[in-house]
Amino acid sequence: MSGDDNRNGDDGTQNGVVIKTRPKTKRPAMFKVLMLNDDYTPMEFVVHVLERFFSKNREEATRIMMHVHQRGVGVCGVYTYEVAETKVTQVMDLARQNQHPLQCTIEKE
Ligand code: TYC
Repeated sequence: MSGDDNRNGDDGTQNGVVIKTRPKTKRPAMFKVLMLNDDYTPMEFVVHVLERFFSKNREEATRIMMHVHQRGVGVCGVYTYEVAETKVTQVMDLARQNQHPLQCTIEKE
């Protein structure tokens, strides 16, 4: 309902003044997916995860992986809650299947 206008006052009376009503849409809350460093997960596995689940190319995936390796934590991407939650589950499932301790969390933007 964007761009609606009417000629009514708040009380419904008509006064001939055109009032632009605000669209009632809200941007969704966004959530960062954070990757945590550990001493055991192979660098190549982390790069693979970033390519597969976060649609990064090899260069960007390598940059993020090295950032996490050196700084302890890094942002993989920013998504709506359900998408972020799904990505965390996918990462943790693949890490567990491969017996890597890789950890991933969500943080509200
Ligand atoms: N620190 C790991 C190593 O030296 C690599 C690594 C990078 C692990 C990023 C997790 O999120 C991570 N093999």
